[in-house]
Amino acid sequence: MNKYITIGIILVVVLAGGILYRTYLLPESSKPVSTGKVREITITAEKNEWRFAPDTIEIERGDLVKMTAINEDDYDHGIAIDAFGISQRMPANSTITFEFVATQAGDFQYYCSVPCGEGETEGEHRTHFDMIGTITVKDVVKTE
Ligand SMILES: [Cu+2]
Repeated sequence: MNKYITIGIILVVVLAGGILYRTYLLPESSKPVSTGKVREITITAEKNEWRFAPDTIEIERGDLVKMTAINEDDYDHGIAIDAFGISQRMPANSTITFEFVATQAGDFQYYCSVPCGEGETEGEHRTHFDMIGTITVKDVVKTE
């Protein structure tokens, strides 16, 4: 058989398999959803506090999150949310914005991704590793 025909047949089979998988076999929980809702969320790294405020966030799967991250410190921080592929530097005394769609449900951590030191705040010793929060993504949307 002509090798181009063979390659053509393989291509068609692979493509058809992909379409069948997406249409019939993809688990409900993995299907893309959109709530059409936009969540504007602001997270602040408070001055010399080594904490993110707030440290808990609750949204719904499919929400578009428009995040504003404020760094009040004179040194850099970062914000990372591994579950959604987010890793952003938060330069000293500045505000950054970014957005993402919450594609999966569950509890996910966000944390400071730039080593930023440690110190005393209100008699409490806090460090870079205390800059951690939880984003809870609820699964409320039913996929078609
Ligand atoms: Cu840090």
